[in-house]
Amino acid sequence: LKQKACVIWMVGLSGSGKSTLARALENTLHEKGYLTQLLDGDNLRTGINNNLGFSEEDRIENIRRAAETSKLFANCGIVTICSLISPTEQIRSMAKEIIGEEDYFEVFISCPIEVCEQRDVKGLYAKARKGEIKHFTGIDSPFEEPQNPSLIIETDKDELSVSHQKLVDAVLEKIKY
Ligand code: GGZ
Repeated sequence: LKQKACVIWMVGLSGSGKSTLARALENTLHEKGYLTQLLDGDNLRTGINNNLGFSEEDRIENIRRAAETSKLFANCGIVTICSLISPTEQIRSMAKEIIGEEDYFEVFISCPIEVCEQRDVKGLYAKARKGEIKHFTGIDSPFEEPQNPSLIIETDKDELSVSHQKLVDAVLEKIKY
């Protein structure tokens, strides 16, 4: 077991495919014998982050706690996969600073908002359009595309299996020992 592992930080809009790819990545790493921990915006927000909403301030705090938690896991040798929208440069540079540049591996799950909205797996975009959800990322809350991610996965262009393979290959290269 490597003493220090890295953090795979997955960035993207709601509906871009982050969680699906994060779970698939975790399964593959498990099969290969790696210890992993998956931190998902959705599940963190029902637990340690259950007092946070979607204001800019709360998103910053959400990411800060996720990054600090990731660091603890990574320091135990656990490959930590974070799947959070992480909508701004400011938020991502904070995460990178907390985790440490060497251990932070940023993956942009790229997908045009029109496609995310069309998928609308949870019906959240429809609610946001009707004003039933305020401050929805990409609708009435900003999403700044990562300028210099370590990897870009385009889920509107590639099949899931192709996206998954690209992600696995890049992550194995990053964590190999
Ligand atoms: C964005 C929201 C919102 C608003 C609820 N804006 O696709 P999902 O449903 O399952 O995942 C989204 C999740 C985003 O939480 P994060 O912790 O990843 O966001 S951030 O990094 O910006 O802090 C979405 C759901 O929460 N959701 N309301 N207003 N996403």
